Amino acid sequence: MLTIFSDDHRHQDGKAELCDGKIVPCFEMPRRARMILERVRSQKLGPVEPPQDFGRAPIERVHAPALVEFLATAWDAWQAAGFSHDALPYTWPVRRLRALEPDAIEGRLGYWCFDAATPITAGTWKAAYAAAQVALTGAARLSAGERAVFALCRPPGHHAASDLYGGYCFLNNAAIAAQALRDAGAARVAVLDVDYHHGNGTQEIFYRRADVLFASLHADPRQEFPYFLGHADERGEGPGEGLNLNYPMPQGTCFGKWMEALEEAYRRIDAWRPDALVVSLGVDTFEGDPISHFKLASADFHAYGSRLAGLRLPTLFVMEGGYAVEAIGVNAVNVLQGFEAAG
Ligand code: OKP
Ligand code: ZN
Repeated sequence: MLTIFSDDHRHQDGKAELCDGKIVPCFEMPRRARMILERVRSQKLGPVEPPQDFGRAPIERVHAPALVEFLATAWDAWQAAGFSHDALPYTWPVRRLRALEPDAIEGRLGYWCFDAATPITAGTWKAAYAAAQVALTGAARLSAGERAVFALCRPPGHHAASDLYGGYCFLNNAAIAAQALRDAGAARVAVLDVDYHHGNGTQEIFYRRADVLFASLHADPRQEFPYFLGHADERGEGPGEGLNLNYPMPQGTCFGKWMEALEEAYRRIDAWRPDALVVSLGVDTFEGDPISHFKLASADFHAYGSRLAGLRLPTLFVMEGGYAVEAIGVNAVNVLQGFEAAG
């Protein structure tokens, strides 16, 4: 399998995030991508190629240009305000307040971002932009006839909505890729999100659309981040009604139960007859993940990767979460090798 990778991911190297009331070192770190790349290489998964540059236009097919401009300029505004440490918001326009963008960068952060775990650093824009180009290059190769491609994106993307960032995500790499597949001629694209956390951004972007189906297996938002989206009764709206499929599961879920949900999502995707599949590949469902609470073992990733090949669709794997850094390469590449073993 072809892997697309950009070393520019290293420019997102935040110091700290707010985690359950404590300032802790960022879980989302450059070593994650290095470990995955190392495993891709040591397992000889296939060639590794750099991304092409498709510019901002395909990003703005799913994101508000104002969000993109904010991300591209926030660090400069932060510096101009006299700060040199990472930028995090601390207050938000939640209910009873007014969602008007203020002038001060300290307030603008809360306007555009929904959590306090996603630092903007000097290199955030460079890294996030590169990750989007990695996804776009993967989509282009798929459109050109490749059976499957691995977009080794970092930072991740599935929490980023049309005009909001957060959850370690700035640009929604999987959504940008799904839209690019549509624009290259695929009539129907399915996005399957297997990250431990609900892909709230991807859900929002495609919620009213008839041409993109979104299915997500994740920890119940009653118990887990992002807490405020991802319930089973969110089924899409208008032309998109019935094409948003959420499978929330309790903390402690084992592979057997998880696989039952995957089988259900598989049937729905298969019956919809899409032209292409985008997999938001988070491996934080792993039993050893430091911030997550599902119980998948490393071998389980190989097993479900094999199952995904059964859909017989051109498939783009887009890297999302996974924070057990020592195991992240094995787990991610196991999915890809499982997929390839099943042909
Ligand atoms: C991003 B992705 C844990 C706090 C975690 C944010 C989690 C973002 C996950 N105490 N906060 O979906 O893997
Ligand atoms: Zn996650």
